[in-house]
Amino acid sequence: MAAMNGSGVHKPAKYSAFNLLRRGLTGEGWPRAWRTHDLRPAYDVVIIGAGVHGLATAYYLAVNHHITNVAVVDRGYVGGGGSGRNTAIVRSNYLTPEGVRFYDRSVKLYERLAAELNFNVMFSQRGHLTLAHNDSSLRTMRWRAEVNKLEGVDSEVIGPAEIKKLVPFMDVGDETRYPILGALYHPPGGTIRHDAVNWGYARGADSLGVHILQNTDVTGIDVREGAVRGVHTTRGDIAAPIVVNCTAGWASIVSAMAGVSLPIITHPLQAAVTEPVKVFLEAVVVSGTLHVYVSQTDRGELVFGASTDPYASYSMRGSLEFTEELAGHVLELMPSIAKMRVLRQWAGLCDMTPDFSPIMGMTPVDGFLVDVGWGTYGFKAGPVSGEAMAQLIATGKTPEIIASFDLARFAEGRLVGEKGAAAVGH
Ligand code: PYC
Repeated sequence: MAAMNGSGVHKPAKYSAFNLLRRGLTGEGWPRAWRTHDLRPAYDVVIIGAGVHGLATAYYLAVNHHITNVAVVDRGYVGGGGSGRNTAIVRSNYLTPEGVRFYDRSVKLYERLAAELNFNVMFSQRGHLTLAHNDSSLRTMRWRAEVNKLEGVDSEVIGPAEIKKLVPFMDVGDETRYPILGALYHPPGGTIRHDAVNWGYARGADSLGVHILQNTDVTGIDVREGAVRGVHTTRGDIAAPIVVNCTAGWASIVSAMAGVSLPIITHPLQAAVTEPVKVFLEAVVVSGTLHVYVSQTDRGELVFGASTDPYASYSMRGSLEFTEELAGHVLELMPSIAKMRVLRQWAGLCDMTPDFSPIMGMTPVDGFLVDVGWGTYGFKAGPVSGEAMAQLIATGKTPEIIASFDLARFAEGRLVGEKGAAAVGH
């Protein structure tokens, strides 16, 4: 059993080779990674959304600022939204200095996450390649490489011969329909096990006293005299002076409950996975022109994604058009995998902002904060967002690293244009 004290803090079972052996030999089971709780009538902070952003915010509130009277509420289950539906790519090769600094901090936090959370998050920095098939994308790759280098992030433009060495199965010849002119190569980029990140943060936050309230749907946000007072949920009302919207897919709907309007349009994004084959693809490969990205898991499956569906919708159904187009584009790049079979496809919801950067920080409603607008790039930002939102809540001051992502930028014309660094064309 997990040890517990009166403050709600408890010591989770340590995951180690020794404990694995001991429990294997004695037959002793493992305790649940996080507990279930009845709702308290009031919390210091209520976070809506038990994905990586909400859980990381709760974890860093507890670990960095000792604020533990915190509830993370979710209408579904931990990591059941965008945090469990993404293609698990981590990188910091963005276009704007603000974006590069922000995502680089996330990579640094991801690098130490497994040790910090005692949870194997399988972060594999296998290198990330963004292909250029025409002069204008090559120019953008050069631009990104220069900004990255200035910010101390490892990225460079390489030519077809070097690409071939990194990805021997790729057709880099000039006879193809979209010849590859070069690529932005970003060695620290790679993939991570997204479920493990969600579960690790949930376990870490729970062990410090945070309540994770699954199956708890927020039906309204109580705002009086310009300040947030709490939330209404399907399990009862909760009073709280701070409510944080950490949802993805429903960010504008949840914010509207507090009377805050966001410049967000929600689109589905589909992905697919193949049967497993012997590992042959080391790097993550992205082609904006062909609207495709691919990586291979440790188990050998190829994970594919494309651009967002071209219509606004809250549907999470897969479509045949997606699979057909994806297959066509993938085979342009790697004709030799033509016989592989797709096993499964799914979709997540992406809250797209006008400048392809997130919306983070305070809102015109006192105590109502947002960490939203994550488009197709939210998972990789989980740790840095959690760290920065926790700092904002604890100190009341917006940390420099998220200052340019404020909501007011849209009214004041200070956009942070990251479209050129989105994984695929939109
Ligand atoms: O931003 O790297 C990315 C990404 C990959 C898949 C969707 N977005």
